[in-house]
Amino acid sequence: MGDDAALGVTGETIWLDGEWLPWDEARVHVLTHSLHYGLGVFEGIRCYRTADDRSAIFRLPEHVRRLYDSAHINLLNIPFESEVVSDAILESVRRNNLTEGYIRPLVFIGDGAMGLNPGDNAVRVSVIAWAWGKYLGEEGMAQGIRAKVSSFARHHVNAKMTNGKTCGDYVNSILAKREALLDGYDEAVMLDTQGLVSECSGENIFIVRDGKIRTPALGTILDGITRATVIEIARDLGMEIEETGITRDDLYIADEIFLTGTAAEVTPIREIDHRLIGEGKRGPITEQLQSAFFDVVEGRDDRYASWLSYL
Ligand code: PPE
Repeated sequence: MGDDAALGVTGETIWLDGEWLPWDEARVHVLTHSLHYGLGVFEGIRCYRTADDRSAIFRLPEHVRRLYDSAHINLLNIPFESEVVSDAILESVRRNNLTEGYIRPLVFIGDGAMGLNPGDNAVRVSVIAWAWGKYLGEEGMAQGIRAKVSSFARHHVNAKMTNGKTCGDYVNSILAKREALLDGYDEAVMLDTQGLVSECSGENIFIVRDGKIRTPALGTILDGITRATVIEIARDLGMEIEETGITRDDLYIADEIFLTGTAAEVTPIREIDHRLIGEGKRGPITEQLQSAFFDVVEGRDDRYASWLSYL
């Protein structure tokens, strides 16, 4: 399976603390507090080339809001107004000559004091943009990927502040993702500490059975912006969709399963733990939602025009 996401990224310029620096000069000191202890927050945003040959950022205000929420949850005070960060996000696409791509705002604690109390160390902000293809491969988008239920549990809700997209929390995701890859799968499905299905290493999960769609309720999962998008699109298409508890064997007997995320977009799962899901290929509801999703992000569906911020 192609892992386009694993390719190195490069570009022209990076926004760091209010300045545009040449790509290779956006460096930090090894005493950077976040590097040692993982307290930082980030976003993942996509910009799409639209059908009319312009470029639009998908759900920019929602991503910026979540960045500030993540910072607030973690007692990080972002030293810029949100409009400044929004402008830097739009500008990062232009300045790197991208028509579409992935944008990574990152808030982290700079160098100075060591020890768990970051003291007066500066809160630093960066915005990085690069071209990123299909997160789980082109083939995965069409045929579906293979996943395993991870041996690693998703954090308890009072360990991981699930509404925040916090850097250090991703160690848990990386453990699960690497285990899955080493075991020959493409992705990991994580159970919560109760044993219910939570989410994947960097995606939310949906199952379909008898035409009804189900997805884990908010709680142990990230409140995904793609998840919310797909729920709204599905309801507008007249589909039945429920946010509820899902067990491991609900996965095995599903007719279809798909993942959602900014990076992963809408990716089908064709097999979990050696059980074929449905017919072992992308199912019809997944295909319909995938295609509706791309119509929305690429500006072909006027009903959702307010979700696009054109460059
Ligand atoms: N759960 C997790 C744990 C997660 O990291 C993401 C996004 C989602 C759900 C989906 O959220 P949303 O993007 O708002 O629909 N994961 C980001 C990081 C991917 C990476 O490898 O880096 C992303 O998709 O941008």
